[in-house]
Amino acid sequence: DDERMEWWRDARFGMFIHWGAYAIPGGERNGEICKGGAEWIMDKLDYTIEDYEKVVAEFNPVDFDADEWVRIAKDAGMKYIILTSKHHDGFSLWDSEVTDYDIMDAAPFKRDIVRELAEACKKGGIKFGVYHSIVDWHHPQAQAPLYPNYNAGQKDQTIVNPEFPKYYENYLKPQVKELLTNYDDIAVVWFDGDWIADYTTEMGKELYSFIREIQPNVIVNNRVDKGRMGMEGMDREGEFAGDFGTPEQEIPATGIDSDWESCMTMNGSWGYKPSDHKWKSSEVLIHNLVDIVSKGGNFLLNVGPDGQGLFPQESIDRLAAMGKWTKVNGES
Ligand code: FUL
Repeated sequence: DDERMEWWRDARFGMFIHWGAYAIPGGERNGEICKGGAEWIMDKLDYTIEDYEKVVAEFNPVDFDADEWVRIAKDAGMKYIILTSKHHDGFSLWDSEVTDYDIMDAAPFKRDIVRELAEACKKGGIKFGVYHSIVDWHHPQAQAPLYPNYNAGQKDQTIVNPEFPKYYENYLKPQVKELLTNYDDIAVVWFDGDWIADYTTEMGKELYSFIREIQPNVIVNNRVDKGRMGMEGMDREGEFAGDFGTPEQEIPATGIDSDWESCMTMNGSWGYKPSDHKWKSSEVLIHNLVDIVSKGGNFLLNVGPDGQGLFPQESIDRLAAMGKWTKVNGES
């Protein structure tokens, strides 16, 4: 197992990319700005499923250039990229065989984003992985029928869809299998949404074994299990919690004797949100990197590209400043 984890432990610094149709409204609808992460806009600003499908039908990010994204990540000193293959809104960024709600069939773009980025990473010599949401507001056997009152389980965590096991078996698992077999070298699967009452530890365990059987070397985060809140699962010796902990928007106070990765935004949103001007300075971001690495963790720093496929200039500037620093101080 040490061998499997080796590249990841050495990597230290990676790029998180939250991208999907939510990049078009960018956290704003009819003059109203949603609170928190703009990738939650469907839920936060009460889109109906049909309304949101119209946003998806406009997703045509013609400026998307995977090689350029990889160049920016590498110049910053990053060793891997994790892209949202599907967020809670349920829209898939690759050519999925089990749904038409994907980049090929539901949007005009018709380019397989997962494939382009996977290939660009391979060419650039860095690792590639996917963030994949267990929660799905669009799927009838997942949260769609309960939507929007259900609010993905945040408002009432006891409501379940009795059909969920079918979604799990016939949709979630096949999608993960597609990702692991259609693209070589998916190095990490980063789950999210395990908090919904429908999802069980048993499902998580099974999903984990399923993945490792398909791709023995894949690394899976702790949110494949339940109980990912804060630092949960990072120090549960002998207990199942995937391969690494995922503190979100925080850095542990001390080092912990297990694998972990702090994920963090540069402003306050994962998805593109131009109204959010609270950008962390490059100094703070470099300080965070040093703090995390000195405690034995990895830093997964987020970028939310816009609806055209471009990184916000503020993100580009910060990554360039971090690159200057890592070039002098960071290389091992
Ligand atoms: C959270 C999600 O709800 C956010 O939208 C984001 O993806 C973050 C990394 O995980 O739980």
